[in-house]
Amino acid sequence: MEKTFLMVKPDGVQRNLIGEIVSRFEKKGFQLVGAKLMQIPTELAEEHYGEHKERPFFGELVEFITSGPVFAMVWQGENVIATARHMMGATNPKDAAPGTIRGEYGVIVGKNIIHGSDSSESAEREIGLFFNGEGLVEYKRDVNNWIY
Ligand code: DAT
Ligand code: MG
Repeated sequence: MEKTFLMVKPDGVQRNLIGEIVSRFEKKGFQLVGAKLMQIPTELAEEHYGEHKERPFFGELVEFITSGPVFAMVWQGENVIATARHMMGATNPKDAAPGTIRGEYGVIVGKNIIHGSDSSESAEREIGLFFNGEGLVEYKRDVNNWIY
């Protein structure tokens, strides 16, 4: 089953949105298979956002993502990577549709509440970076019979 890496960013943690965000993915029907509250070390932040190294906002981005604890998660389900991106909304909250996480809770692009992998390659890479094969739980969920 497809897996994705989702993370409540420091602004979402500080604004007490962990529960709201977890609840949305739970209610959708996706299955939580890993989660931890953690402080991201600078080296991990730079690696995670490596694709943006040359962008002018890279320094700010690393500073922001390391500015407080994040809630890192792995979610599982059919098409979870693309569907989670839809549920998050556009990168810039000003363009994010109402009803999406960024559309409901964010205002500026630099504080957009949540991260989500954008492809199967980035999901695999990011799950590896943050969970390193540890802390993921495989378990049977009877409610799956009512979702699939
Ligand atoms: P996403 O998080 O939707 O995958 P991204 O990978 O293009 O977006 O960028 C990573 C993060 O960098 C994004 O969540 C917020 C920040 N960011 C993107 N564009 C920015 C910009 N023009 N100015 C400041 N921060 C930006
Ligand atoms: Mg991205």
